[in-house]
Amino acid sequence: MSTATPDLPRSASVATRRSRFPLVRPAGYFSPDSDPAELKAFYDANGYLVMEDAFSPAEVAGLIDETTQICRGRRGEIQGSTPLPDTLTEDEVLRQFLCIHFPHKFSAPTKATLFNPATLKVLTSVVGPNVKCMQSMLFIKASGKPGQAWHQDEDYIPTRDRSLVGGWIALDRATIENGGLWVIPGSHKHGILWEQEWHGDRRFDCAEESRGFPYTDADAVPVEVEAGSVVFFNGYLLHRSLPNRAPQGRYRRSLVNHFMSCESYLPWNKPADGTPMAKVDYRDVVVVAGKDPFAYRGYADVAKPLLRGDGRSGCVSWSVANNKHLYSDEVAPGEPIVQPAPSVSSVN
Ligand SMILES: O=C(O)CCC(=O)C(=O)O
Repeated sequence: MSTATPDLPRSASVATRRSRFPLVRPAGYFSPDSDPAELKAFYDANGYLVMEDAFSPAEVAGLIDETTQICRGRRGEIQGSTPLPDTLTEDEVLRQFLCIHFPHKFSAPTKATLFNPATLKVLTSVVGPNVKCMQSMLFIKASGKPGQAWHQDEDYIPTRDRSLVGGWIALDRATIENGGLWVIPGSHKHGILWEQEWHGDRRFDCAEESRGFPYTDADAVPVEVEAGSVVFFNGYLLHRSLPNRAPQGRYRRSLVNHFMSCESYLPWNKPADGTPMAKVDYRDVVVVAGKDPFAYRGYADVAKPLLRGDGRSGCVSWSVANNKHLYSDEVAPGEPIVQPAPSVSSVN
């Protein structure tokens, strides 16, 4: 199957474009004043879209500064943080971390991004009038740091109506070289969550890789964007990022917020004793648009912010504490690595 070429007309509203990159605007790149019907048509057909110029250069600069302050420990103690001397350079600090989980829980500037007008325009167009956010992740990705293997976000955040949308805010210009996003257009349409396996591949962080889907390298497209753009993608869309191969001292920072319809339960946490799975609804959410029909249930404070470290330490302290998840070059003596099955799809 080949769906690499997005199949709808490009946005007509180019007059207000501020972004200088990419030079020629590809299909699927829109402006804050674009027609909502056009946004929705492209998103429904392809599973993603780009909203350019959603954040001003000043807003982006503020978010970059906030990232550094968090990593320096100046926004309070967060799980995974260690006291760092002020004498460390910004680069020495930022290189220690891959990702800050749930920054919107304690950082006002990152929480404010949930209410960005261009973001709300896209969300209310592609999700519906009532939208909530359940998570945020701030990727730092210094040069030399790994990407994330093929995956679908609904594998991690299960909605009941397939309404999950990632809103990936580029804080640096995101390119093929520095580890920007790749997507397989139209791959969300299957409505299948493909099996995931450990990849053992140093190019990627500790999250597992989706396997067995009917696409090849030729079906993937890079989504290169200017800082301040937001890439929106469906929770069933296959996407990945490669390592940051830019020269030392360069970053590919991005803040990803995840949204879904308020009308759906979110069975994201284990049910308390006796609660049937069908009744589970995670309530640590922020309503960003419209009304929450389940507001009467109240809201909770469940997610704990976390600073995920670089490399192995990230693996151990984050999700894959078990020693079977070794990279292919670090098999322990006497302990065979669980080899991943051959992939039908890899993009280099
Ligand atoms: O920013 C990246 O490198 C990966 C982000 C991603 O895949 C996601 O947020 O689902």
